[in-house]
Amino acid sequence: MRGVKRGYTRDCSVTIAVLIGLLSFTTEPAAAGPMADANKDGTVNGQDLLAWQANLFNTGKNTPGDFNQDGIVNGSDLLMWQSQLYMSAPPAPPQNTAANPEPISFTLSLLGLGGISLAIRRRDRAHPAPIAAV
Ligand SMILES: [Ca+2]
Ligand SMILES: [Ca+2]
Repeated sequence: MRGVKRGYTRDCSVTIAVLIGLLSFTTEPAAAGPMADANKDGTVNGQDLLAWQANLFNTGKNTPGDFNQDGIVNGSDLLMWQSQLYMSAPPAPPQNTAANPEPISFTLSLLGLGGISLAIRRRDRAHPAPIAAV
């Protein structure tokens, strides 16, 4: 009975570690450019200000120049453009997945978990738990 509880706890901890590894493997933050980049060229500059000016006081969803996406192009959008002037989008992640180090580190963490599991199993074989009297 006691050995079953210890094995159950060990299996749960390994499962949790694997789930954490999978979550860290799959939750890459998406690269997003500055919100004031109206023409989506990767940089906030004068061309984005021209988009704001051409659509000033226009309303509607996804109107160019509506940087804060509140449905109207107004002074708040100009302030956002001003605060993000000359900001650039972060570089795109590499398209070649073989050069991406995350899968390798995930595999190494799985190998490490397997090694820990083997070490625990060997320790349990060398020092078995006493059988409790029923
Ligand atoms: Ca731009
Ligand atoms: Ca707006």
